[in-house]
Amino acid sequence: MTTTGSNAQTAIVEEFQRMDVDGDGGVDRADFLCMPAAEAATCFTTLDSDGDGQLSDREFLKAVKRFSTS
Ligand SMILES: [Ca+2]
Ligand SMILES: [Ca+2]
Repeated sequence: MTTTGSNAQTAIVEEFQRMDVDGDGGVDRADFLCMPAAEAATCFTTLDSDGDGQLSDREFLKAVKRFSTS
């Protein structure tokens, strides 16, 4: 089976779910408390591509793919 890609995607989604501390299905600024506030704000703004104040799993995936291919 050629599941390398989807395995990587599964790992990313699992990482996303770990970041969603309150488990509401999206990662918002409150879930970024594990990093310094200034760093979290920068990181969040970068990742939140549609600017709705919530990171979806798709935004997270897109961001990770962008970082991993550059
Ligand atoms: Ca959350
Ligand atoms: Ca968003």
